[in-house]
Amino acid sequence: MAAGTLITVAPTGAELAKADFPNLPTTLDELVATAKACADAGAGMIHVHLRDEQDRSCLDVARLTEAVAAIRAETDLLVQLSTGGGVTDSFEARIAVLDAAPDSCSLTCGTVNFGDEVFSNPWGLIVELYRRTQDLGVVPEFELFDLGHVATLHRLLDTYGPPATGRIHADLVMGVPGGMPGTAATLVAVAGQLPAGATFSATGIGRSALPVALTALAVGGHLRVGLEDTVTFAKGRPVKDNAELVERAATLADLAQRPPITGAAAREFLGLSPL
Ligand code: KMH
Ligand code: ZN
Repeated sequence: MAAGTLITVAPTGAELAKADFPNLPTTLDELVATAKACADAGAGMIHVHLRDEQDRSCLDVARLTEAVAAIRAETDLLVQLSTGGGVTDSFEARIAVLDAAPDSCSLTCGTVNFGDEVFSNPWGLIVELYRRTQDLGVVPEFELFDLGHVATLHRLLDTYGPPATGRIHADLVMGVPGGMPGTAATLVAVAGQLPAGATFSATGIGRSALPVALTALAVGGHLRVGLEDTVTFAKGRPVKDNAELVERAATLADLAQRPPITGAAAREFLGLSPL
């Protein structure tokens, strides 16, 4: 069991509208301010989605490169870029995200119904993304929305070998309508199927946020929180901002006697060399 807890903040996502959630960080300035506040609150990594001027998912490589540099300049957070984007983003654009040279990227291990939409991740896309992470030395975080995605992760590693850093780190994304439920029993079952030596974070969408976080900590897992996944802090009480979700996660991690780790410690944890 890891001594500390990696807290990843997913502050924006691709689905919520700024008009509905004014506290969503969608400009570069807002993103950097959020990154700083979340690093101060205990985050070690940030999972980044950008938006364009029309508030749509933006995978423009120049803008992603600028965001990576801006976050690195102001914080020690590991920068993880989403290769998932939004459900309508092209595979080509999602693969090109790696040209922005992040520390880490999300890499979803299978297609899943995503509310009324389909989040498409065929085997060929998974392989292409994975091989590029191996070539570039980027840490892939394997996003698992369902038990079948764990089987695909095994197939990927068996076929193409370990990540460049040698560490296998997954993120259980639970409670998406169409994916695995965000329950303690499901988390324990899925965590038990991960490859030998793998570490994992977990996030529960909506009201599954707390049961998933508490169960993840209980079995040695790490945490992802943020407005991408959770907009309600407690019944009838909207989330104020991303930092308060990180603060709550840090409190839980402290209670579990596995305090939050810094970005520098997160680099070591995921097998990256120090900056
Ligand atoms: N926006 C979802 C369709 C990821 O970042 O890799 C996909 C997603 C996963 O958010
Ligand atoms: Zn995402």
